[in-house]
Amino acid sequence: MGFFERNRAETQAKGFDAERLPPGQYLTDRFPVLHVGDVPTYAPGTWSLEIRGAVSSPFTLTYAQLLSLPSVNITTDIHCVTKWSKFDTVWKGVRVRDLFATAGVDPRATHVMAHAEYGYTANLPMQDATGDDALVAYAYDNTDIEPIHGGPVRLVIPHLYFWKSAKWLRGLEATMQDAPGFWEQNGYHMYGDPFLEQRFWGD
Ligand SMILES: Nc1nc2c(c(=O)[nH]1)N[C@H]1C(S)=C(S)[C@@H](COP(=O)(O)O)O[C@H]1N2
Ligand SMILES: [Mo]
Repeated sequence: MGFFERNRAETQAKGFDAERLPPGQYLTDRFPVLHVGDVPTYAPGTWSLEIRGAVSSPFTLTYAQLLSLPSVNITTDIHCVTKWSKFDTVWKGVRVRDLFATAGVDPRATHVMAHAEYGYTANLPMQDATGDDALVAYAYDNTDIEPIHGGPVRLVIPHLYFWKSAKWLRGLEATMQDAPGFWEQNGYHMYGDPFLEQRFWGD
């Protein structure tokens, strides 16, 4: 048995349905840290998030304002394109859908570009960015998100490969067409469905 088959058997033995593992993924209990560049630090009160682009009323949120908005809790599996998956991760945050509704998003906007610190970007279809589980998250495992995992605030789009879930989120831009983000410009798939194994261009 190879590593992936063994991991699948172990996953089943732990009582999980191994079908939760997308093809080519293995389950880990750890929470690996993956990003390009440095971990930003923010002096208290200096983080903010811009909701902008194809919206009638763009606005900027402070951290305190974000925390005052209606929030949801989700428990979800996450899947990194480097092949690790983690089950039942617990996040709290504000739905992207609610933020765009407040901003008066243009109904013709088809996509979202997530903008993070240091110019990291990730593109998403509007439909995926505004689903029930698409969160601007500020808590992981019932506590503040650690800086290495994207704290104070990161995007969480659980049903797509985790590179779409931009850490250190600073802006959400509604757009009228799709455009590649950081990894997408470097060969990663424009959509990134783990269950279809859409890792790279042409997958
Ligand atoms: N700003 C930013 N967000 C990012 C990345 C990055 O390099 N910069 N890497 C992505 C990738 S490839 C993954 S797998 C996840 C990793 O999140 P984690 O370090 O919390 O596991 O963050 C995503 N978000
Ligand atoms: Mo990743």
